[in-house]
Amino acid sequence: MHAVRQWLDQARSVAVLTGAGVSAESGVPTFRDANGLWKQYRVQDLATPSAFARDPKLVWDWYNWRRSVLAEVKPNPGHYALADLEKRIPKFTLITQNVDGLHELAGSRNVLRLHGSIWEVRCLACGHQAVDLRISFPEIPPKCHCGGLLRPAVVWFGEPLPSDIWKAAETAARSSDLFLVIGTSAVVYPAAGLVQLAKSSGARVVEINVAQTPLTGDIDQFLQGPSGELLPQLIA
Ligand code: BJW
Ligand code: ZN
Repeated sequence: MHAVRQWLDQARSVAVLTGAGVSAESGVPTFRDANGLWKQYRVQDLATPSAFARDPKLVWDWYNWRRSVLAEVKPNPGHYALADLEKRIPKFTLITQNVDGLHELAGSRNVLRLHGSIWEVRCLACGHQAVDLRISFPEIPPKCHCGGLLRPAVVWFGEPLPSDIWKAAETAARSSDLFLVIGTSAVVYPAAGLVQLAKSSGARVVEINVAQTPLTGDIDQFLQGPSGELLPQLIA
C-alpha cells in the first residue's frame, strides 16, 4: 500500500481499468463470482447478437430486470475515490468495462466505456442511439420511432468494441506511467489486453481485487481486498 501511494504521488499519467468488482459493494451482481450472473444465466441465451435475434423479448426482460436493480443502487466509496483521484492527477483516464454508469454518477469525468451503457438503446434499423432510462416499456421488445427494433447499447460477445473508444483506451494505456486494474477477472478480451499493453509500454501495474486473477503473478503490486475499502485508503 505504501509503495503504491508513492507511485500515485509521482504519477503524471494514470490509466485505470475497472470491472464489475468495483460495483459489487453497491449491490450490483458481478458476472463470474460465486453468485455471478454467468452462474445463473447462459451467456449464449442473453449476451450475444444471435440470442437477441432469436428471442429479443427474453433478452429485454433480462436487461430490464438488471436496469431495475441498477435504478436502486448508488456509487460506493471506491467509485468516489476514483473520482477524487482524477482531480489530483494531471492526465487521468478511467477505462471501464461496466455498463452501469456508477463511475459517472460518482463524478468521474474522463470515462471510456468499453462495453457501452445499459442506459442507452440503439435501433437495429436506423442506428439511432439514445439514453433511455425507462425500466418498463409499453411493449417488449421496445421499438424505435422509425419502427425498428431497439436493443440495449452494450457490447455483446462476438461484437467489436466502439472503435474510437477502443483507440482512446489503447492510447491511455500506452501513455500511462501507472496503470490500475480493479475488480475485473481479466478474462474478457480485448479489454484485458490493455494491462499487457500498459506494462510493455513501461507503466507500473497495480491490481486491486478480492481474489487473484490470471494477471496477478505478472504485475508490480497486488492489493487484495474490496475496492470500496482499499481505494479510499489508498488516496487518503
Ligand atoms: C472485487 C470485488 C470487490 C468482486 N472489490 N474486486 C481471445 C481469446 C479467446 C476469446 C477471445 C479473445 N479475444 C476476444 C475473444 C472473444 C470474447 C472473449 O473475450 N471471450 C473470453 C471470455 C474467452 N470477446 C469478445 O467477444 C469481445 N469482442 C470482440 O472480441 O470482438 C472482436 C470483433 C472484431 C471485429 C468484428 C467482430 C468482432 C466483446 C466482449 C463483450 C463482453 N460483454 C460483457 C457483457 C456486457 C453487457 C452487459 O453487461 O450485459 O461485458 S460480458 C461481461 O464480462 C461484461 C463485463 O464487462 C465483462 C468483464 O467482466 P468483469 O467486469 O471482469 O466481471 P467478472 O464478474 O468476470 O469479474 C469480477 C471481478 O471482481 C472478479 O475478479 C472478482 O474477484 C472481483 N471482485 N468483488 C474488488 N468488492
Ligand atoms: Zn430507428
